[in-house]
Amino acid sequence: MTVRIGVIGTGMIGEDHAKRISQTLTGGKIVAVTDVNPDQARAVVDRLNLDAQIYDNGHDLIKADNVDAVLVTSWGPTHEEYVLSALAAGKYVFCEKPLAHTADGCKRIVDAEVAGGKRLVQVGFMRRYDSGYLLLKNAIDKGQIGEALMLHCAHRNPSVPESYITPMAIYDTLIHELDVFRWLLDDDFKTAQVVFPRKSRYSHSQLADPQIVLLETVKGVRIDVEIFVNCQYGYDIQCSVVGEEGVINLPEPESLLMRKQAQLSNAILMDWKKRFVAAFDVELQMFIDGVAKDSITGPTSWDGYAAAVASDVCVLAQTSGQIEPIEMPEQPAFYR
Ligand code: NAI
Ligand code: NAD
Ligand code: ISE
Repeated sequence: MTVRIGVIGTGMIGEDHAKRISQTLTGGKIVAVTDVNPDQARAVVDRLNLDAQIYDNGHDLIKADNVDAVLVTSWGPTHEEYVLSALAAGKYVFCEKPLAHTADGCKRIVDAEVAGGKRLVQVGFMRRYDSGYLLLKNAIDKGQIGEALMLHCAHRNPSVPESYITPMAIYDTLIHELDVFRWLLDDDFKTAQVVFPRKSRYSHSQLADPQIVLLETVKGVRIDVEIFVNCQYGYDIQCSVVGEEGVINLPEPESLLMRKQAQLSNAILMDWKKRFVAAFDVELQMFIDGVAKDSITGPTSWDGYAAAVASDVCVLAQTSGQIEPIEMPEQPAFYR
């Protein structure tokens, strides 16, 4: 069976995902696209040479009879309405992070999915498919460093546009860590605090950059994450897990070690597209295969909700300056 897919939002990642589905992966075909900017949708159809209908809006695309599954890759604040619309139509939906902008929005999605009685949503937390994070998870699960005690992490982007403001460091950027830590440690968060070092001169008036987020989990693991989105030098994701008997680090992306002109060097990647290219491929292939089998796996709406509960508290902690409690409601049996 070929899974017929409609894409809502053909910006940077929407185009990238449409390209991998039509040129790299198997079992899927892009049959419909829409973007709030119709020129953008047309340009992507032309650039990728897609045999796809362009819709005026996401809701009509979702309702189309020839669309089996939907990809929501529009900007964050629009995700909730499209995911709810896909659930109402009984269609599978892959939604880029964040699932919704706030925990309340994610909860409405969780409630609608549970009421429908069938798992239809996969959230784009692609780090769970990254080979480096999988090595960390395997070592932790096997107890190779004893129990995990502390994590030291960094999420660095070379630069962000002026539209990127202080809370986005949490709900747009840290959201990846908020998911991957729960998954790595099989744990939930208990408290959060945000502290601000001296501001970089490459930041702007609406953005405090860098930031340090301090998290505590229910099992007592302490985590520090540096978010630095104008670091200039590269796209750099670091994760070091300190256990009772050893330390494990997220592997660096593969790159040639070069000796030249009195330098010994490795290149550093500059964007998320290349850093996680293999993980994006795997997550979407799993989605397509799941839809074809009528049974999807991968990060759930509950995972999207759990990350958003922590994200809301981190945003609060940015302004309160306090250590804020994170209260996670009990996971419904539907997601276990
Ligand atoms: P973008 O701004 O390049 O693309 C967003 C597109 O959505 C634009 O073309 C815009 O015109 C369109 N759009 C906005 N509102 C719309 C609406 N109501 N209906 C239809 N189209 C609409 O943004 P980008 O970087 O592609 O990000 C999109 C989403 O992907 C975001 O949720 C972002 O968080 C996520 N993302 C995830 C990444 C990951 O590592 N998993 C990496 C980059 C983005
Ligand atoms: P983008 O701005 O390049 O693309 C967003 C697109 O959505 C734009 O083309 C915009 O016109 C369109 N759009 C906005 N509102 C819309 C609407 N209501 N209906 C239809 N289209 C609409 O952004 P992006 O970088 O591609 O990010 C898109 C999403 O992908 C975001 O949720 C972002 O968080 C996520 N993202 C995830 C990763 C990742 O690593 N997983 C990386 C980048 C982006
Ligand atoms: C972007 O939307 C992503 O998801 C990237 O992975 C992240 O590094 C970046 O900070 C976000 O803006």
